[in-house]
Amino acid sequence: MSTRYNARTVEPKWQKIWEERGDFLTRDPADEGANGKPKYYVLEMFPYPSGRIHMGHVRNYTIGDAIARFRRARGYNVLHPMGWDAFGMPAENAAMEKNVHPKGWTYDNIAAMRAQLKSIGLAIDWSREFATCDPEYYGQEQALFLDMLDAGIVTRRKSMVNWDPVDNTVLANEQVIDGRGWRSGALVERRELTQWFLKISDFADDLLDGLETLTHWPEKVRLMQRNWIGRSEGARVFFPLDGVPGEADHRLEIFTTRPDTLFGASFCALSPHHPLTQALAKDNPALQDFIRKCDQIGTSEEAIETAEKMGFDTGLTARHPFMEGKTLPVYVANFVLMEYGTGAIFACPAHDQRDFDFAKKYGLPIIPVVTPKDRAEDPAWGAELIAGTDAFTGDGVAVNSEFLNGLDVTAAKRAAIEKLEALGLGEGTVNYRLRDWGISRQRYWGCPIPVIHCEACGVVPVPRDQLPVVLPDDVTFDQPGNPLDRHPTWKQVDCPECGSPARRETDTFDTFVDSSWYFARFTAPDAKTPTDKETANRWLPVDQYIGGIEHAILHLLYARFFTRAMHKTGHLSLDEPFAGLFTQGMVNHETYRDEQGRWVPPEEVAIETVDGKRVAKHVETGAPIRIGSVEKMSKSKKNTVDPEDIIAKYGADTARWFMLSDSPPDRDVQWSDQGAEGAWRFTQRLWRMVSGAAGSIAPKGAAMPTAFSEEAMALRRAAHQALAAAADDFDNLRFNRAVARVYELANAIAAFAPAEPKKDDAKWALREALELIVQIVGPMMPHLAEECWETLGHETPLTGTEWPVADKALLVEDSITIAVQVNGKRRDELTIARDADRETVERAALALDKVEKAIDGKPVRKVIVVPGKIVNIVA
Ligand code: ANZ
Ligand code: ZN
Repeated sequence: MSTRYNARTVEPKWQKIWEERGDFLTRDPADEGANGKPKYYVLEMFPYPSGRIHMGHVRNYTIGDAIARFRRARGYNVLHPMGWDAFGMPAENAAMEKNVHPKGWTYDNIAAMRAQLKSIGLAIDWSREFATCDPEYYGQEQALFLDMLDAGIVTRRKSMVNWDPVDNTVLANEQVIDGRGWRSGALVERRELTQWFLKISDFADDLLDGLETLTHWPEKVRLMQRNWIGRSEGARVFFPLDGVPGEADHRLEIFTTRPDTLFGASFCALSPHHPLTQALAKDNPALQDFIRKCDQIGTSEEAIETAEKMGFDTGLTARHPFMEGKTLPVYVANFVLMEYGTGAIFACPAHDQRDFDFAKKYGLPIIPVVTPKDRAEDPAWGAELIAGTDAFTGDGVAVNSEFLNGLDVTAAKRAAIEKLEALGLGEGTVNYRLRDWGISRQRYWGCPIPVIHCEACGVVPVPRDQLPVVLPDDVTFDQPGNPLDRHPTWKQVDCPECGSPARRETDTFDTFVDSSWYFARFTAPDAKTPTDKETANRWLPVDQYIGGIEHAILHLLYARFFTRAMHKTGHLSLDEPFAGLFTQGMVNHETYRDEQGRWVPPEEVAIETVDGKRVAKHVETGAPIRIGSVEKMSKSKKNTVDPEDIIAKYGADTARWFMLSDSPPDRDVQWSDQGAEGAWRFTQRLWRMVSGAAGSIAPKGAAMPTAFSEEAMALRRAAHQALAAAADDFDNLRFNRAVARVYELANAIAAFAPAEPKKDDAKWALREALELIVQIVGPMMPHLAEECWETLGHETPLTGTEWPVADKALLVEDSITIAVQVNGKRRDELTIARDADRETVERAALALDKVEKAIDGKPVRKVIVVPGKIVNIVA
């Protein structure tokens, strides 16, 4: 018998067996073959097919796989699919840089990554695989869009975009760096384009309320979503304006969250893109110049927030709604966004930092109208605020505010709104930060938006029997701009309504659309409609969704919105797609640099310990290397390791084991050679333990001896305790703890085994412990576990074996089992420590399911405990 475990031959062997057995092909829960098992849908965020998997993928998919395998063994009907988030810019960039076609590039990458993922041994139903760039998928996405169009969830309107004047393209906010296009380096302009929007803001309140039901989501993700939706209660206020050309009674509408500070107003400000600004700019070149300067900041909120405050005095004046005869200057200011509220504000410098900075810069009055509670009587306070650098934004008491004086902020807001409403100069309102979702992209490698523009009929949906609108293959990437738009014939179509020549829409969807419903498609990937509603309803929600925290906001919010929109359009019957969410930590690695400060990849670094200190050298040149901090693996710092190399060297199980063992899965893990070596050594140890024990264990299926020696009993207890604890750990995704239990049990077995058991009870206990350790390891190192299981004489692989049940009597040290009665009738029994006190016994007895059922909500009048014998509950 070979004593060395060879992952290189064993891993492909079991992958082949699983595939031939069809172990991971999932049955519809309604199928007879599913045997009425409860469903469990586990999903990892699907990958972008960049061409190679990285260690982050290994971690993500290993976590999901351990869950999937554990749940299968526990008797669930598990859905665990895989697909590809395959549209997007990188494919077009590759086309421009390497002269390859985005389609070929993408499908080649998918093939390479599929092979890599398969080598990890994932329990995935590959028969459900799809890529979002498959016409069968995106055609259904087009159908969904048309249904949403019919349902009024889609709109088309003008909006501001970042425009790169050199590349002739729209840029996402992230592609604008210091006001310049990320590729061309050209100064970015703001332009108005007509774009398609999904009306996610109609769902703002519902998306907010839904967060309360997501009790199996990390609190931090729910908070991030809450902030993104950004519900603000406040008021709309009308300021009558004087001086607007040609308009005697223009009223400026502003949004404020602080109507309590109205008496501290010192000016009003308009966004550079406010219609009034635009009107004033028509014959004002200085204002036009100013607007242009503002536009160079780009459209991101962050850029605008951090830019220096700039203003332009329009010469108009606003009349204060409460203060007779008081007027305020009206500025155009770069920090006022057109996309928020009404695109105009009143400014109260004393209590808003942006207004404060602006007032200082332009010499405008600062009028304190709220004082901290403990300084309400202090005459020096206001002067201090004016002389200082910070606005006061905390809670306090209203001062200098006529009818509001003495009220706290909340009460003053309410009183101010009442007054505004009475005067007809405003009203209380709720505002959301959440904007409608602009989904038009002027790109080739995306899902074509299925509409046609006709001069006579306007926007006409592509008839459903003409879906999918397929991307043309013959496109060129030799010029900037949208290849679809310059294709010679693709956009020329006849209008489906009047038949006259019309133009096909050449924009494609934001790729976030593709990833907003793929989890639903996996439930019926071949359906001729977007979903098979009944099947989708049987599988959804996803029970456990796993992915990176970087998707905490947009992807998850869009998917939650899409699910609601699909509910509304009759494709699903639920609102929340992901019942459980888990965000795993990053994979980190030490960083290395040579003496010139250049990053050096780990495989070129040799580390030795000299006088207790770690010293690094270049493997080839021997040049000294500086060991730097531990950071997220990234190409720029070259601190990555390639999963393919790791799998070739140690096997997939070692990589999986290390990923799960090192730290709690929601924290970062530090990949290191020593750690990987350690994991590898354990695979060898477990294998030696099992393969070497063949002669000293009971035959498979041997009857349980009637009595056990004390040592054998101790081993049995250790094994069953490890089993019960590990199952609990798997349930709660605490894989690192399950790993620790395995190590403990391995030590217990090692301590027992050298005795070379001769007696039947010892042999029996050893087999039992080995079988249990193999089964616990199964979800984490499935190949090794199968090989061990086979070696232990089993003909059915672990994939066809149920999770073992821990013997309760063995879970407590020196335990006893006592009967539990309710009103004199035996309902259950209780296994508990022999020396448990009366109170513990009572509590444990009352917590039994069957007892609870028998009590049926009636008040418990008395509990009689006869120590070591019986518990009787009177209810
Ligand atoms: C007057 C005021 C006084 C304000 C004060 C704050 C403090 P949140 O909480 O994010 O909703 N604001 C309104 N519309 C804006 C826009 N389009 N661009 C930039 N700022 C805008 O913020 C609401 C506050 O942000 C509003 O309340 C308004 O300033 C400003 F002591 O009104 B406030
Ligand atoms: Zn027409």
